[in-house]
Amino acid sequence: MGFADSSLAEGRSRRTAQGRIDAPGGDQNAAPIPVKLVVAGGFGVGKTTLVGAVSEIPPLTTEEEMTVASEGVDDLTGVERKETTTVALDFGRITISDEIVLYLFGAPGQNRFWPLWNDLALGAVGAVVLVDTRKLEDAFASVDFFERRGIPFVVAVNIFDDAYHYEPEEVREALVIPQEVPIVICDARDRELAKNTLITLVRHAIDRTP
Ligand SMILES: Nc1nc2c(ncn2[C@@H]2O[C@H](COP(=O)(O)OP(=O)(O)O)[C@@H](O)[C@H]2O)c(=O)[nH]1
Ligand SMILES: [Mg+2]
Repeated sequence: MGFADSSLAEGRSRRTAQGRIDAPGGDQNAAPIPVKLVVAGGFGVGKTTLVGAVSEIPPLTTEEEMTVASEGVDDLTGVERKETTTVALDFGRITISDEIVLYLFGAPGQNRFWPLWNDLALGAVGAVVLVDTRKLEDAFASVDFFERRGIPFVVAVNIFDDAYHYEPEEVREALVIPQEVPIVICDARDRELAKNTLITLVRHAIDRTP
């Protein structure tokens, strides 16, 4: 896509003009800037699916077959068809322009993995909080986490076939999301929609940079 012409590229030059990022100075050989993003949200919301859909390298994922050991531990309500679970994290990469390459870290959704989140969030430029409208309340912990740390985030409503389709503004109200935080409709299985979600996040993160 013609990302180099987009407002993200403009946003980046704005930052460059202010001297916050080393100017590429038109150097065609300059390495792209690595940008770390976290994909968060509750269990079974589509994090692994999203990272797999957009990654240009085979996503590194640490999915394991769910075993009886997770019975009664992982809440499968609404995701009964889920057969695997992320035991550590998902990792993927996507180049969105000559200048920016995104490194995606999918956080494990289960509460018992919370201690990992602090490490995952280190150095992150922004986060996608994936939301399943059948289990809206699962998003609160992620929203709180990034708000507390001042990490810019966007909320992506992942549409599941049997879920009622809420308008983004209804989701904003239900989750008490500030007006400046973008809310996008996504399908984690769809590469373009997932990619647009990431681009919205990068733009938002640039806008949020003082
Ligand atoms: N209908 C629908 N199913 C999805 C979507 N995203 C993920 N799924 C399915 O939901 C299940 C859980 O997704 P997964 O990516 O493993 O969730 P995670 O726990 O957040 O990593 C899988 O069976 C996916 O195929 C979506 O956008 N729409
Ligand atoms: Mg997963």
